[in-house]
Amino acid sequence: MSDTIFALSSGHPPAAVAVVRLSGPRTRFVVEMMTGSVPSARVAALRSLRDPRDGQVIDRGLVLFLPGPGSFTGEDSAEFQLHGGRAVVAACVKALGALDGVRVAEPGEFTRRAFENGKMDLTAVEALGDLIAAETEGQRRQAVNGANGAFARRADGWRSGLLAARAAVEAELDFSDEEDVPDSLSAAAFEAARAVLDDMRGILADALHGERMRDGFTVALMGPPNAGKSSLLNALTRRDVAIVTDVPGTTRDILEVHLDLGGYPVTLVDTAGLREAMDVVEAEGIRRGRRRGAGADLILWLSDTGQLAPEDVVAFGVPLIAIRSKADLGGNEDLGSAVLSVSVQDDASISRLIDVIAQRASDGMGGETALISRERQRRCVEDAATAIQAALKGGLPLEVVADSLRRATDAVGRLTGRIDVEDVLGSIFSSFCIGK
Ligand SMILES: Nc1nc2c(ncn2[C@@H]2O[C@H](COP(=O)(O)OP(=O)(O)OP(=O)(O)O)[C@@H](O)[C@H]2O)c(=O)[nH]1
Ligand SMILES: [Mg+2]
Repeated sequence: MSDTIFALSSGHPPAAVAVVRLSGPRTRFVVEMMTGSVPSARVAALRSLRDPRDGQVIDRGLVLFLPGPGSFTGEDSAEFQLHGGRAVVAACVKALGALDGVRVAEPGEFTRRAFENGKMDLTAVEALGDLIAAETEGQRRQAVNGANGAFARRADGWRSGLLAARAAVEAELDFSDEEDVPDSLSAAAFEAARAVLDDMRGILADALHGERMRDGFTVALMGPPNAGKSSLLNALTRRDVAIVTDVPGTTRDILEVHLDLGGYPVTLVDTAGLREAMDVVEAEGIRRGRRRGAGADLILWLSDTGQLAPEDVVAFGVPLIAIRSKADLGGNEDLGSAVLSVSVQDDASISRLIDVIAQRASDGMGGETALISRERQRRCVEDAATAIQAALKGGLPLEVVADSLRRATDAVGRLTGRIDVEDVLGSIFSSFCIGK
């Protein structure tokens, strides 16, 4: 029997209301000890909460009893909704902790129990974490989709397709000497595996969109010293974030600012101006700046002459936008549409630049809500797709095909956190009625 766990599930006190949640086999007992009796399932009851040790009233609040397996964790659970004062919460926590078999929950333990009790798979667990961390509308939309099990359902479909394919191949293997199992079984297996592979490829195509939505679309400000990179960072964020001086080589450390551009999370990165460094500190700053630029989703290349980025920066392979900075200082010659003119003294030019960045961010993250939002998930799906591809190569012994399909199922199992060897046996027995 597991412990009964509890935790303050709402934010830090003081607050108007605090929610203390508990889950585990002793939940009924705890609710009875604290409030006198267990209210009807899923009906809020106004009760006095008492410290079982001395009978003193701690507070008066709402009590909810949520019986398993229909609860979030799958176990008997309860919630106390109290006044969110520090002392109220402290007294409640102290009283709960004094009860036998009851302890404070570890981080993520409620969700972990939900996972272990089969209430949610790993992709939903990850999405739930993302939903709580979501800062922009796009991130929220993506996370709520995953938390509601959209990815899990898709992965379940893959799993049954692959299990059916394996069952067919393995049945043909087992009974290849006998006449009652036709060759067409493995043909059907290939068809099922092919359908899964096509679906996986579609989802992998959107994976980068999903990962960017979660991690943010990174825009690096790069260019020669004094080009106005830090000034532009301040103008884009409308805050005095970076130090600006007319001394070339002002910025040395990397500066990052997170923005919400039209629901898309954008990270702006200010970097040290690129030149022959004057000292080791600047050299390290430049090295870091170049590394961030190489890993960015977009580079804004600034120079007050409208010069294009040098070869070694182009070689990063990151999309570039050339910007002629300090456009207010004259230099009105036409640099062509490839170069954007911007001045921090001209709000309209800043707004135009924001629109351009937002458009790029939306191109990189928009469209349908992506299911894959993490590298871990992408790796699992890629592994599965590679294994299916190997199985479908043709002309292979059935043993090899079966082994590739097994690797594909394992990869899907790692994706969802469900790996079970009994599964394939179950599928074989249920769909073939072999009767031997
Ligand atoms: N007139 C005018 N001056 C600007 C503009 N943008 C920046 N400056 C000035 O240019 C100088 C350098 O600006 P910074 O923003 O520090 O340039 P930086 O590219 O960050 O320079 P480093 O950090 O040294 O690489 C400062 O004196 C700014 O005030 C602009 O749009 N118009
Ligand atoms: Mg700077």
